[in-house]
Amino acid sequence: MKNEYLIGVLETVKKRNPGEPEFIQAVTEVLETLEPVIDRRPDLVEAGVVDRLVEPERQIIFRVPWVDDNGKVQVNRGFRVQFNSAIGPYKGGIRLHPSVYIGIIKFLGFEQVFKNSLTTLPMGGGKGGSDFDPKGKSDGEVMRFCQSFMTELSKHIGADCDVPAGDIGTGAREVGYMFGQYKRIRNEFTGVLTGKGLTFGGSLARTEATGYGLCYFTAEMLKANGKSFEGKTVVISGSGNVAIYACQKATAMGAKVVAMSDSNGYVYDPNGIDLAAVKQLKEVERKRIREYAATHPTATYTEGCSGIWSIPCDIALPCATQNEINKESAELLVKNGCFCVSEGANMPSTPEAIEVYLQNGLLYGPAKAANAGGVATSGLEMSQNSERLSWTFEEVDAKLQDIMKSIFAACESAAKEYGMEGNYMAGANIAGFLKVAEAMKAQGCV
Ligand code: NDP
Ligand code: 2IT
Repeated sequence: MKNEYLIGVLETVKKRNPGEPEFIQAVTEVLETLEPVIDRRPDLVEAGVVDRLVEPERQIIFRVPWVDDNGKVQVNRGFRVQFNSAIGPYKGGIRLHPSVYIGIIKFLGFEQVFKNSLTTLPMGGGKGGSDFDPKGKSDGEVMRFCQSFMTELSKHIGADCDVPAGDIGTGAREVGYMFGQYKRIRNEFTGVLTGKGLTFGGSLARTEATGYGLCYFTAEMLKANGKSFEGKTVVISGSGNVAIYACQKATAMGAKVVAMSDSNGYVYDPNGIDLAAVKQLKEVERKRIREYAATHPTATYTEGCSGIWSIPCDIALPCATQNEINKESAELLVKNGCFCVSEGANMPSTPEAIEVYLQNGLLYGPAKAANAGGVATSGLEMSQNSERLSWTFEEVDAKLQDIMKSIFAACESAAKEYGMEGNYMAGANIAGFLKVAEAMKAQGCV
């Protein structure tokens, strides 16, 4: 990076946010790709747009006390980072995972600003979460945690202010408990959360949206390069919400998904993953992926996560967590003939892995663009809540497909315009940035 302004902004970010490597990683990637834009736009420098963009508008950290099944008091830490509201109310998921700390929520919130801008819908960026681990907890414990979490969070959110949703560890069950508590405290039935149950304002196709959207985006990227999912071998990491519906859609588009994983290990089934079995294990029984091998003699289970990238495939869809593909894994993918990596998870590739993709001419679908279908459909849920109507599955799915196509088109044309044709990461960052930057400039120094 040579631009003095951007170098200065990045130095400040590093100084101000010590001990937050994921946040610094996310900011560095974006600033590096914005260089050609900033070189052409002194007006944005003068308006201090990037200095303001890297500092969250508001960060809330709070105590979440709850009582476990043994009557013992437990204390977790809750977070909500309201990153940017230039183009709409703050919008983004809630992550419940023991690894959560402020740096994770900030990196996710920062990414969300650009992603939401790309969706074409009016949504700002935010993210929240807690270091609470829903794994192994009873429904009663999860409910008491969610109620306590929302008791504080309800003071800071609202349908026109900040609209949370799911992320790792937060699915339909958790959103339901949080919605119930918000309604009880505020005495209002509004679309304050998305990903709600279908009986109380949820949108059809929201459950499927991130995984389906990932495949729609990837199919567009493949098509633009004379390729398709048809007959391709696909490896998908994770076996949660995003992974399951990516597997379903990739299979429907003619691919064979041969591997899936969780945080303990991965299953390889050369005959193609039996998705009904995975759904039963993960969505209904909340069990480990290793159980799959017990009932599927053609499948093998291996402990550890990173080994999944040693399985030969044409297309890799990382759908678990950040930094799950490092340089070595990326090199293995390339060596085994993989020609496309498209990201369902947020920031699943390390900067060194991305370097490997770009140097080897892989088709690379960056998370901000490729996984934006989830939040885009959350935006559609907000629209339905506002007009107090529900659209059919087909209507929502058709809108999702259109949105993913326009996101790909935006990435493709921005990359081309700024002299980086085929670099969809640069295209996503630039296209996402420009809309937010114009809005920030127009609204003055706020
Ligand atoms: P889920 O909780 O439904 O599933 C997460 C999956 O990833 C599980 O299989 C989980 O395994 C695995 N996983 C989680 N943490 C780790 C870890 N540290 N190491 C290895 N594996 C891990 O979450 P989602 O499917 O919703 O989210 C997956 C990714 O997609 C996340 O990066 C999320 O931010 C992103 N995303 C989600 C969207 C959504 O709408 N839900 C939208 C856009 C992006 P285990 O069960 O063992 O924990
Ligand atoms: O990372 C993401 O985009 C999400 N977890 C979904 C956020 C949302 O508001 O639907």
